[in-house]
Amino acid sequence: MLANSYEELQQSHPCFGGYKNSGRIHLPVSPGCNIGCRFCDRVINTEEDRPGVTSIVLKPEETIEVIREALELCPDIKVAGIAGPGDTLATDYALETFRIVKENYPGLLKCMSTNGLMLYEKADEVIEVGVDSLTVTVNAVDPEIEAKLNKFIVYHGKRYEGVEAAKILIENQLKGIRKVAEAGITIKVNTVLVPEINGHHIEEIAKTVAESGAMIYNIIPLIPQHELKDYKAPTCREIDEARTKAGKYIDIFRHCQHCRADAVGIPGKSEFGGQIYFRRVNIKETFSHG
Ligand code: CLF
Ligand code: SF4
Repeated sequence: MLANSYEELQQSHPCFGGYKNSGRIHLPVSPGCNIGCRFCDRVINTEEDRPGVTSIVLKPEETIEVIREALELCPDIKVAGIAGPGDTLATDYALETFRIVKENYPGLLKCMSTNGLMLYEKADEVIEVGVDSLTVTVNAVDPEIEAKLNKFIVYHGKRYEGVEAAKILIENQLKGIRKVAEAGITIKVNTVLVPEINGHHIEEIAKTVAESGAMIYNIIPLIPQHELKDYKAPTCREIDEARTKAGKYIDIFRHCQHCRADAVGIPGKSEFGGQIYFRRVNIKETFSHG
């Protein structure tokens, strides 16, 4: 079955233009990550509202029941998304979960978010499982800049650092975007805006990812934490300027809610994550980071 087109997603997907009345459920099945973003602070809690945070990590087969409950509470859910809390292609849990979603809830759109390190190599599986919308986080297309945002990658069992790591990451992201876009899957690119590091580079990123086949672009303001805790978050004006520059090359998504990895509902309007996930926390205390 062909993936939904960008035009279709603009009506039905909350992060591709259909944000007025469509909901999504995030399935937090991907705990592990294969790169080291300098701003990333992945935690398990029920308090913070931001990416990388989840109350729980689910096993793929547990998502069947979770989705059933979520659809009862919020029939507006149109999208089953996997956005962490780690990377969706660092382990096989996300692809396994999408296979389960496809079989049990064929009407839901399947949305995947990745750092792109393994995208090129896993592209055939991503296409085969029927992912409808893919988000790739590309924070720079210049390895010198990327190295300031990312400390390391672990690639085929080997750790690479700095510019060497950045080169591999960027190359795989762009090759992966091209391959998946050619198969007809709609791609959004997210960029974490750190004005002091990639503020002057946004135009270049937008132009490059658009040429590679991405359709829509989302600028996520830095939350100063971890190694970048002393860097400034962008002001509204800086975000606006970055959007204007990027908008010369690609559609801009302006309604991002910086969701938790276990968010449920219509972004910015309703939130059922507490009812769906938090009550499970006390029952399932074990978290295995891998
Ligand atoms: Fe989730 Fe992301 Fe899919 Fe949306 S969120 S995996 S594309 S279904 Fe959306 Fe939330 Fe912003 Fe993400 S508002 S953080 S862009
Ligand atoms: Fe954190 Fe995501 Fe970066 Fe992995 S890819 S280090 S989970 S922000």
